[in-house]
Amino acid sequence: MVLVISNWDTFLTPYVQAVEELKVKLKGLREQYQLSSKHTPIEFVTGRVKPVTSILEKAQRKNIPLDRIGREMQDIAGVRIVCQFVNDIDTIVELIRSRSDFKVVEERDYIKRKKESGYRSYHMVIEYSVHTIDGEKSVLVELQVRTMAMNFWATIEHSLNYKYSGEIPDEIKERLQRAAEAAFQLDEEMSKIKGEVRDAQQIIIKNRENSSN
Ligand code: 0O2
Repeated sequence: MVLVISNWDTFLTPYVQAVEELKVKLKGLREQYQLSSKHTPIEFVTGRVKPVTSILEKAQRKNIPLDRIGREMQDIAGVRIVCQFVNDIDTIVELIRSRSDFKVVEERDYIKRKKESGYRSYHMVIEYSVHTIDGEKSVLVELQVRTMAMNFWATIEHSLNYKYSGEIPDEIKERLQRAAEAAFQLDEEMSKIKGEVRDAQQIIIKNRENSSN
């Protein structure tokens, strides 16, 4: 099968649906945590389907024939779960592993082993089924689980990579390495005072509830 541009919308429809369904499910978890007295391990959830130009660029870079991108390109659909604290990531990873509505097929821990760029995040690739008018269709979705500090760094680095077409000047690369270290330190320090932060959050929630009664 050779995909031509006019087929892209049809090809991508199940990916769009998977991203939308997963966002609803994960936001639902966040709301359940908020209604309970437990700490909410999910700060926010975002999702996107890779633009066609990026799919084509990655397929070329990784030498993936277009008729195999559904099986070999794992991040056509991507959902990002952003947490406050590093150990919230473990909670999310366990939650995802325990679900029966999808199957985890691969995990990549760029937190234990950060990338050379300084990138840290926990990646899980899941196989997710959507119901289409032509029956059930299974697609791969990449879940990226990271803290706000990791997300801040990755967002900035991603924009710079875009600006410099992947050839970031050495001086800026060094600054990014230092920024990655600072983000790591920020996560460490916040983890040490998370009890205090959580107490503060509980007080804010209670005050809000009292003033709305
Ligand atoms: P976008 O805009 O998010 O779609 P590769 O593409 O070769 O780096 P691979 O092996 O297919 O990666 O999968 P991997 O390592 O899980 O990475 C895929 C995605 O993770 C990337 O997608 C980024 O979102 C994120 N990522 C990985 N490495 C880095 C990094 O060094 N810096 C930043 N900022 N993000 C990273 P895309 O397609 O690059 O981008």
